[in-house]
This record gives sequence, C-alpha cells and structure tokens, in this order.
Amino acid sequence: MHRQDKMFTFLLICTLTSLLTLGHASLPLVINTWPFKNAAAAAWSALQSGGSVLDAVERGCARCEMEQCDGSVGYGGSPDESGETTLDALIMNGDTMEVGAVADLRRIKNAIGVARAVMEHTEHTLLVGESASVFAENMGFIAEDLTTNKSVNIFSEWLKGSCQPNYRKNVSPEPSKSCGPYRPKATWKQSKRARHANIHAHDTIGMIALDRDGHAAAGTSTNGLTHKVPGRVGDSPIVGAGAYVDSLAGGAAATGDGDVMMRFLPSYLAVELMRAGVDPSAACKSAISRIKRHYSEFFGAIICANTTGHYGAACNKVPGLNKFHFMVANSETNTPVLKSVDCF
Ligand code: SD4
Repeated sequence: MHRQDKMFTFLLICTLTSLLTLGHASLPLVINTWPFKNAAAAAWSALQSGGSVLDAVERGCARCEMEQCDGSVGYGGSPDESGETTLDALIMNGDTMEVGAVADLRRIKNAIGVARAVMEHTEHTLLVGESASVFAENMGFIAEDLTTNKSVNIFSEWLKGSCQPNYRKNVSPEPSKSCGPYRPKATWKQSKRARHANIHAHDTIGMIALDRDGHAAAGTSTNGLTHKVPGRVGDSPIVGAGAYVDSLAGGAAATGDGDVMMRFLPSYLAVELMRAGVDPSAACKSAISRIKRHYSEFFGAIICANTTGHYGAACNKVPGLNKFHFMVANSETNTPVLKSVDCF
C-alpha cells in the first residue's frame, strides 16, 4: 500500500476505534470523580446559568466542601495525627494556564474558594499552612474550627488504639505498635510497609468543566488522608498531579493515594497524551499504568476529557476498588449521570 494510503487507513481505524470506545461527546461537559451528584449538579447549573467553566468547577467543589462529601472533602474529616482537619485544593484555568492552590489550609472551610483567590489576587500558584489561612482571612474568608464530633471521635478512637494505622516508618518506638513521639531509628532495613490508603480514606473531588466555546477548567478539593502526619500535603493541590487542564488539549483529575500518585504527575501525563491524539479512556489508562509499574497495589483513579467533550476514566484494580464511579453532565444528559469503569 502507498505510504499515504497506509496513514489514511491508520487514522481511519483510530477514529473508528475512538467512536466505539469513548463516552458520547457533547459540550458543555462537567465530569467529576466519585458519585458526588450534587457537586456535578452545582457545576452544571453554574454553566447553564451563564457562569464560566471556572465558576462551574469552584461551585461544584464548594458544594462537596459544604456537604463534606464522604467525609473526605471539607471540614470535619480526615483528622491528622494531632486531631486537626486541614484542606488541600486547586483550581486551574485551561485558557491562561493560571493556577491557584492551597495546601495544609487550616480553619477555613472553603478551600477551593481560597485557591481561586490565590489565582486571581496573587501572582503565586500555591500557598500553604498557617500563612495560607492568614491570606484567606485577609481575602474575607471566615476562620472557624474545622473540628466536628465525628472528627473528634475518629481521633480519640485512633489514640485509644495505639495510633493505628499511621504513616510512619523507620522510627522508634515501633510505629506499628505505638504512638509517638517518634525518633529516627539509628539503623533500619528498607522494608515494604502496608499503606493504609483504602476506599474509605479516598474520595477527593476532582472536576473538569468544558464549555462550547473551547474554555476548560479543572479543580480538586480534599481533606487528605486520615491520621496523616501534620504538614502532609497530598497530590490534590499539586498541578499536574491532582489536576491539569489545557483548553487546547483537555483536562484530567486524579483521586487516590496522593503520596504515591504525585510522583508520576498522572493528570499532566493524561493531558499530554490527549494532546497527541490519544482518546481520553486510553490516556487515563496510560497514566494509571505508569504508576502501576512501580506501585502495583496503589489505590487510585483518574478522569479525563478532551476538547471535543469525549471523556473516560481508569482505576487500578485492588481489593475494595473493582469499579470506579464518576459523574458526567453534558448537553446530551442535561443532568448529572452516574458512570462507572471497570478497574484493571
Ligand atoms: C490525597 N489524593 O490527599 C488525596 C486523597 C484522595 O480520594 O484522593 N482521596 O492523597
């Protein structure tokens, strides 16, 4: 066959395969991790009432923060080793590539709102810890205690159970038996400790919104991992890890064991693959495969959407995660619809 004919046949096969395997394309589109229907509805109605894609992502994630989606987003969830809930969030504008993010945010409930304020009222990308909270207060966000009865109970049960599980290693006293304070062990062997990440500890909201005019945005919001070491920041507020979007290529958002996932920038990888023409499902799968190669038992999933409104998702199959659920709203469904994908 002539070289040009071969190329034409190849492109035709790619297109046909895409048409068969992709989610139905339709713009505008809102897609988010996990079955957080109210979040998708809030984002969808923001778009329907003339809001921008950034408004959609902000309102969708803020809804989860208010509703404390699965205890993994917003106040009163995932107390750290000292019993405090701290928040991570990110928002990205796919037109300008501006990003605003906050990590280890204390005493402020609306983390995604603060992330947007970082983007719109500073030249910075990421603010962290106590200083991020002071910034938020100066921007008019209300400081309040993020502790709830539920987070106090989780914390006191954990203390009663000798601080099990925890995320320490190579320290003494032996972290699998005792609470701290911990000191580094003088000598230690490289050992594989079980990670405590599981389906109950992982429900970050990650969201992508695209409109008909080619604008795209993405965002995340989470309270991280239960019993995390104070100061720990996950993947969610890290650009390219928790989420990434480029209006010329598409968007992606990840959820799962952020300590592992952020080492691979899975959202960035998926968007770059979509830029190169890979369909969203395959791009999502490649991002998961890259992590699997090193951490076969990691807990995680990713959603992907390209500029034409095609979307997909992928997840690593581990005990407790055989299927990954996510929400989609587009002009075809006109309301959020629950979708799922089999993990591999
Ligand atoms: C984190 N990735 O802080 C977040 C947790 C998460 O779904 O995704 N939950 O590691």
